Amino acid sequence: MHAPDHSGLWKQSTQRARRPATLGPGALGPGALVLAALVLTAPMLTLHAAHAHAVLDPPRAPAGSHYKGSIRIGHGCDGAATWRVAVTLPRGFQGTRPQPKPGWDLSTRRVKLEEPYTSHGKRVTEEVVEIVWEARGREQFLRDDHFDEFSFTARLPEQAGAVWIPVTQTCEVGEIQWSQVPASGDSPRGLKTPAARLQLF
Ligand SMILES: [Cu+2]
Repeated sequence: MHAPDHSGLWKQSTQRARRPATLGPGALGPGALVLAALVLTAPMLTLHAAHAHAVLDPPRAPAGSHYKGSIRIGHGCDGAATWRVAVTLPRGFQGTRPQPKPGWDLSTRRVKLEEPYTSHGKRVTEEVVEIVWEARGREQFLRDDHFDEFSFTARLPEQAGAVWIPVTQTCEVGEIQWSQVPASGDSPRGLKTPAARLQLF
């Protein structure tokens, strides 16, 4: 598995801050070094928040509503281009319809429901549980320095709270499983490869 090493950014900039080229040793106290490190790393954190992994847009929606959302892929795998995106729909998503993308093959995996339901007067006995987009050729690969969005519509679960949507991003080299969920609470903070979060309210 290949995750982009965001902690590397931290290390690099911290090291740079700790090497005051024009000042002799002892010219800056430890407090000044820490301050310099914070100043230098702050823009990195902002950048990371902006490119932010594989995330859902919009990230919040009313429980039980009809939702249109996109998984946004913000970067490749450690610099490698992306050619496949697989999205797993959690239990309770109904009538999921993926949006085709020019240049990408689209497929879905369905399962038989244990408890069929009725929608628009029709009995629904199976449900889409996975959507897969695959680039048809190298021309369509999603470069590491670009982003793209993979969209679907669905009726959302009735219960408020966070739902986590695992995404597998496959690249020319490597793969990222965006599948981590917090042990408790709704925040993905501190997780290296969090699943995409949809906050239902
Ligand atoms: Cu990221």
